[in-house]
Amino acid sequence: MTENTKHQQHHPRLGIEVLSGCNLAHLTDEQVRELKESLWEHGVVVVRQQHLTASQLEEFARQTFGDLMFGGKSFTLDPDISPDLQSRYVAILGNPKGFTSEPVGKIAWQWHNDKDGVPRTEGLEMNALYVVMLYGVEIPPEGIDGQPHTTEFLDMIEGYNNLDRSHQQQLEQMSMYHTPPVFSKQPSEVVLPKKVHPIVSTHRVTGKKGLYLGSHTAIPVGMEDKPETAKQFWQELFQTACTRTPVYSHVWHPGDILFWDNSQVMHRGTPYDASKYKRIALRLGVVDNSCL
Ligand SMILES: O=C(O)CCC(=O)C(=O)O
Repeated sequence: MTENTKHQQHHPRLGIEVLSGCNLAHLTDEQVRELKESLWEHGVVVVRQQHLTASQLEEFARQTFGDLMFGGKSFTLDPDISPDLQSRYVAILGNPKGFTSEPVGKIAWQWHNDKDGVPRTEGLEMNALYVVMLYGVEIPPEGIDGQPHTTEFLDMIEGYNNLDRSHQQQLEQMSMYHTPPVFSKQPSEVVLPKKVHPIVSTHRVTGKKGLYLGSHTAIPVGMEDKPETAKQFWQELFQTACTRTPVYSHVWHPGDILFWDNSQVMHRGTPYDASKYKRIALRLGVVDNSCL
């Protein structure tokens, strides 16, 4: 992250609170519509003060967005974790079994886009509306820096709008191959990933243009044999977006359910001291079926 990036705990577009006072397990059709419209409009929304089990979260996701969830191929209950926190498609982020000296969630600390991490063969078209929800059940009182514990978001629509017109036009001609960082290899061994997506991507619902940068392992089409050039291209573009576009830092409160639309934001987790504090966050990703 560059030094001159601004961080904001309040952002004009990202992170608005919706459905105040509602229980997500019992939404009316009108409330579901409001939630989705707000999410497409704002990119990141939060519903506060929820008390759901993992199964209720999964059921809510299925009812609201559809069946296309990822993970959960083989599921067995972990006897050391409350059954209320476990469900087939729900991942637990944090240290639910207690304090540990191991860093927790390190892979999420780099900026990324979750579409890169879902299977290639399960019906996910690159421009699909892939929504991730993260439910903060137990939240550390501070991050490693002594500031409130946060998850950070970069608005890629604003990121696109903040580029010079000539730069926008150049990028509109380009696409990149995407692969999740966790599977990446050393440059000499790079195996070309199969997902290709235009760098300037048009949102399925709003029609707004935004940058789609995936993760730092993305390779522009045409630079397949030049991994160093590809890396430099990504870093310079990301840096430009970052220096011109403020980062929204969502400050967590227990009971928050945060929703993000991977078609319009990048994000990253932030470290906390897992030897001192517990974090339990339930994560679920689902493709909205209304726009498939
Ligand atoms: O745990 C967090 O705050 C972020 C998680 C994340 O990056 C992800 O689930 O993709």
